Amino acid sequence: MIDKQSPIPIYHQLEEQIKSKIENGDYNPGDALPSEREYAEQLNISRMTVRQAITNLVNERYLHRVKGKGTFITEQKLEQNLNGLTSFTEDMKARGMDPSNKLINFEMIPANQSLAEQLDIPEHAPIYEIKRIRLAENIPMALERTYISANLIKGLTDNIVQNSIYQYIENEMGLKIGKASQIFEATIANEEEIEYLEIPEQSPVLFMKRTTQLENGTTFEVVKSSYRADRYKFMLDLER
Ligand code: 16G
Repeated sequence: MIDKQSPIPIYHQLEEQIKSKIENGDYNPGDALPSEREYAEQLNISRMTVRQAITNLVNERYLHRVKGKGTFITEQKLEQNLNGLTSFTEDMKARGMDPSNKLINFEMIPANQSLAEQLDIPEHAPIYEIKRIRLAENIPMALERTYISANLIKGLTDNIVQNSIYQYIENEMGLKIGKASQIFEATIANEEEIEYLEIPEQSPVLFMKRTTQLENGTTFEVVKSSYRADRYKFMLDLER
């Protein structure tokens, strides 16, 4: 399978072979890659060449090394399109995945000064505080802390927040969601995120904060989400 007469460097040929095995499903995410020695013997090439190919694929994030264990095929990340104001439930359904929620906490609390300002309500006005793990196909994707103005979005229940909040707002309450502003930050997972997202210590997470308004301009939610950086990537179309 390696053409030694080809002007294409051998390490590059091997890289392409490994990539196509990942793409056509011969190698699956999480699988261990055969060892350098196995490749070298099987293809009759030097281990140095194999190492070069593997290192390049590690750098390109197709593979990752685990100390003392070997080299593994990296999970494909979900690509979230940011060109629209969608909910987690909609995002997952759009790609044929089954969304679910694990409710960690749901209560009504008085808004502190900062949340009151962000939600444009008086300090101590009631807000819902909702903490949910958001799962796709039963895999935790994000930890989400949502603050919703309770005088505006009335009647939230356990059952509703275990499903889709946006669907409740639009289909049950008949309100229209208008626009949002969102910030993104790279961070290292804190203890809570490590536990709920089932990720190793020191894992990177994508932290984002969304403030969302109804069509009439009233802010109804402030949401802080931490998405697993090993599972998620974001896509945006840019025009000039
Ligand atoms: C998304 C939104 C969040 C919204 C939620 C509603 C981000 C960063 N956040 O997770 O602001 O509250 O969807 O989801 O995208 P639901 O309708 O499925 O409950």
